[in-house]
Amino acid sequence: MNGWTGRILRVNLTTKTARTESFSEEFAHKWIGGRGFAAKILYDELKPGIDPLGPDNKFIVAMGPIAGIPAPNTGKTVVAAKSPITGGYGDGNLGTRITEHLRKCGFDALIVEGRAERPTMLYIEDDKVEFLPADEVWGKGTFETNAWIYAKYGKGVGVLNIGQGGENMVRYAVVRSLEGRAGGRPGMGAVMGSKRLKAIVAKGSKPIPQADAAGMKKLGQDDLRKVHEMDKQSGWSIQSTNGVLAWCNEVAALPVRNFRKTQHPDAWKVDGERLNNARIATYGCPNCTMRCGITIHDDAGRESELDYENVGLLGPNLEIFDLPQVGALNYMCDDYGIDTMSGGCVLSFYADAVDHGAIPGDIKFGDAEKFKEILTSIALRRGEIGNLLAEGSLRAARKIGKNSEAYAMQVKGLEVAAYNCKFIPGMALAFGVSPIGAHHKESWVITFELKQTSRDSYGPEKAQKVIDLQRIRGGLFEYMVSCRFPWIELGWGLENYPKYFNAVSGLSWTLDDFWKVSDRIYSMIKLFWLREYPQTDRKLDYPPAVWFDPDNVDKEGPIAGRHLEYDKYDGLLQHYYDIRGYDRRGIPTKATLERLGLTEEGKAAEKFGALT
Ligand code: PTT
Ligand code: SF4
Repeated sequence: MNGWTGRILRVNLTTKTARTESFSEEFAHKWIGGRGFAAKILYDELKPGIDPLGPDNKFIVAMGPIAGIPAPNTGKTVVAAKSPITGGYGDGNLGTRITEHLRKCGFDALIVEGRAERPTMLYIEDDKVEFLPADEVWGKGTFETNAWIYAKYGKGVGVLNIGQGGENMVRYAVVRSLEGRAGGRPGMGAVMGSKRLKAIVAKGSKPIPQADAAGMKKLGQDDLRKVHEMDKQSGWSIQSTNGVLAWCNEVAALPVRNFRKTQHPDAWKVDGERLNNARIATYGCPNCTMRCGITIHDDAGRESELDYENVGLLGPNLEIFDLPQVGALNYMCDDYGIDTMSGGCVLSFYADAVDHGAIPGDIKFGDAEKFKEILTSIALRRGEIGNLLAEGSLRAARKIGKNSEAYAMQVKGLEVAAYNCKFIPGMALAFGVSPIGAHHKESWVITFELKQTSRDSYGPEKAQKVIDLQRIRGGLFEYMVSCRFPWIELGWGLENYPKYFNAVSGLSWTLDDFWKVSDRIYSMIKLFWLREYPQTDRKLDYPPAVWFDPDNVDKEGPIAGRHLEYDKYDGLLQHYYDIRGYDRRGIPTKATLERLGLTEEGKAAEKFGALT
């Protein structure tokens, strides 16, 4: 089958067995790869209600048809499982050499089942699969673990690994790879840890089946050069993702002091210009000429890679305006293998809860040393506070009580990204309807909303734009699998992706064919949620309550006195459901499922909630 290896590797850590399975062309065309494969496999194979941190959960690594083949930014891989922080479908996307290696071993996906008796490293070399002891690095951070792996196998191998955060099942632990790459915000690292799986290493040497390998090679190399040229001319990589920080501050969208405020006069101290000035090295994912990873020295002299989300949530959100200090918190998150975004929100939640007297403590916003101490307690699950906060802000708030849910900045349990939507309804909707909990990756509608429409519109055009972006960002780029930055930051045309796809698969697809796949995957994930949350209603798709709170408004600045309004947000959500073909609870209707080829999947969900 051209475009796919047609094979999935299934390993069981309990029985230490591995077997190769094949999938049909129909499966490949219906789900494409990455998120599509992961969502379908998890839906079919996981019994609803299982413990995400138990042996019944499955950890999926999934690539797509162009993943790993030299062409613009194809070094990405999806990691997925039932999420320990949301209880729903969870995944993430990271740059890693494992993309190319696993495909060259002859696999499009890996399914990890069961739980190892002892800390284990899975080693895959073409058709050979080994279950090796990892006791030596259990309890160690990701930097040391990575170095240990490189010392054994050389630097060229593909690696996914976890730190102490994953081992201790911090519910927002991530999977790490390469320098500064991390993925799987909804606790994918914790799922690896629950399986005592410290690392996966892959080394492959087979060709990836392609319909027109010579044509694809030329196309890919030419386009890599073109994207490099566009990047040089645009200057985007000078500040990379952190270029957006100054803009967020200007338009009152920056998270400051646990999202209480939207601007800060000291924000410039951690902006993209300052980050670029402090740059000591630049890193990138495989098959990428844009190389957006900027590293700086942290306050202990260690090299720390910073992106906007990391700076926004570990910086202004904690009222820290010193880059080396932000760098230190970021380095610790990377080494422990903890999500910087949830990590930042959990720390700010705690400081806010203390500030409001909901829980005793001596933490104060701006106190970087104290935040470091707490972060360590979380990663090691040390003491009452470490254990409490390792559960994430929503669970912690429910335990604390005293109205402290008001300080938990999350949707469906997953903490929000660094866009303060006190008065940005479309972006708030994007967080609300993201299929994995609050994440900007699905639909970054904020620039459209602020630059091309009115900020206080709750009209259908915003719901439509959220869906258009979901189809591209949460769809196309997550199942193809490829980094979206050439498109979003440089305007690299979307029409290039069917070209790559057709060259490797021999098919003749257009972009319109892909949008149907995107919609299918979103509906599939909705059914996953329905089975896990049979009482599901539209409230699950609401952003944090504090954005609706008239007592929480800015006193001055561009959005002084403004906040989201419940009735209007609900109307916007209904526009979204109407366009998608979902019912009033946000569940795809039978007609929608039929249109998307999901009738059978719908039957499997029906006993958990009637479909209309
Ligand atoms: C992604 C999320 C992001 S999104 C950031 S910064 W960003 C945070 N990075 C973390 C980190 O670093 N260390 C850490 N311990 N935790 C971290 N958590 C946060 O994780 C990342 C880039 C970025 S930088 C973005 S936007 C784009 N994301 C893409 C995506 O999601 N899909 C896709 N097809 N292409 C993308 N390209 C860009 O990749 P999650 P990476 Mg990450 C230090 O995975 O779970 O989705 O969370 O992938 O290889 O690190 O590249 O301003
Ligand atoms: Fe990785 Fe950045 Fe390149 Fe995307 S642009 S592939 S995130 S280095």
